[in-house]
Amino acid sequence: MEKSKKEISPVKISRRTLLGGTLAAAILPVSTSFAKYIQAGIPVSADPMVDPTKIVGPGPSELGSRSPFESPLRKPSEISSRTPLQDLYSTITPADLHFERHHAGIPSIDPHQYELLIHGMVDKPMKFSLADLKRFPSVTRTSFLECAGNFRTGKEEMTPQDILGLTSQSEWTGVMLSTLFREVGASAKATWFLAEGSDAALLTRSVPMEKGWSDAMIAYGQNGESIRPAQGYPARLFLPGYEGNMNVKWIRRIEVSDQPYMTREETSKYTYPVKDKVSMFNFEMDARSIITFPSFPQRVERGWIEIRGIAWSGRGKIVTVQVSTDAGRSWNTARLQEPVLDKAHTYFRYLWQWNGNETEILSRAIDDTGYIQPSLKQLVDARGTEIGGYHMNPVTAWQIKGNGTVLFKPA
Ligand SMILES: Nc1nc2c(c(=O)[nH]1)N[C@H]1C(S)=C(S)[C@@H](COP(=O)(O)O)O[C@H]1N2
Ligand SMILES: [Mo]
Repeated sequence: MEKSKKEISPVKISRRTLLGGTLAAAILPVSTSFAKYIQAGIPVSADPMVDPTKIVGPGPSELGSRSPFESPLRKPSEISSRTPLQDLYSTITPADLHFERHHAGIPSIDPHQYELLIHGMVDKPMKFSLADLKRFPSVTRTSFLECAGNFRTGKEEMTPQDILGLTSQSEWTGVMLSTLFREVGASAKATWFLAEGSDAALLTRSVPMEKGWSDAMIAYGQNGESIRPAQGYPARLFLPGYEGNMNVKWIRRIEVSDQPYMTREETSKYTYPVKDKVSMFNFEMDARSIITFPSFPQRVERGWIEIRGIAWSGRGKIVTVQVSTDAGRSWNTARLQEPVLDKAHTYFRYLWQWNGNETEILSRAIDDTGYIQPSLKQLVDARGTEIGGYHMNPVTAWQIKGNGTVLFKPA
């Protein structure tokens, strides 16, 4: 066995290590892994120190679990938790890692008691049970969700999760709101509708009818299963590309109207100054991107590095992602993972040969409206404000140090 290892391995392993001269060191990782499986509650059928090809492992189980060697975790605060973007290889966020933002916690809702009322400027006001909603023709679409306040900066030791973890992507299933509008006979004169949640925050937002008639959904499915309680179980409003706050969870009421309702969430919150005016009703999330590999606290080695990340736009499709490996002096076109979907996280990759010199790597998203992700300076100049607030989508950079350390470049 030692012999064959020697033949295939390009890494020089000392004879002493192979012969077990450091027996303790050789055993330690194995016994640690054994403990990890037990801790994780995964049945272990035999001593894992034995060659795994010589024993039959545990059989199938009711509910799967991650390898105990993988531990992606959300970072919760009292009001939100953030997706570990750096731990994901593609664009679907596992439902248990979807970011959360709750204004008054997660309500417990009995799906058998659940009702959605649609009233106001409609021919016949109606209440829909969850079963009613599920009887309508259903649709499935993959789209991101992003909190309007998604951007943190301030220090070098920040991960993609710390900086931009308030965005996630799911495959959402539900009924088109237009289907329900036709069912209740929503007035052609209506211009706005109010969406109300059934949590203790009674979160309410006004949404243009235009969005309701186009791609708005009442979603009850997430990545193929029922939507998670944290995401709005049993049903939420899903407005592709619109700021997270408008995607009302645990939705219980829609009132059709011909004017906006001026709720707290659209007047005192989710508004921001632009020059000397206050900007309200900022629905769409602007195009942005972030490199998720390499990122803090990873380290890189000289040679080929596949720079990876995600780009998205609330206004349409990502057309181009540009990557700079020389601190923004020149830009290269990254490869986009197909299919590129509308209003969806899009994975990008760019192959780079690092020569070991200190530099900065950046990414910049361009969407099909021609919009180019701005620099922080452009953004701050256009707003006439400081960093912070809502809808801040600047190009972000990672510093690559000579020793391979990767650090965020705080704004
Ligand atoms: N009813 C209700 N809907 C809500 C919220 C809430 O607190 N209550 N939070 C909003 C905010 S600010 C965001 S960013 C998104 C977060 O959705 P998620 O928790 O599924 O990621 O839901 C929105 N919808
Ligand atoms: Mo949010």
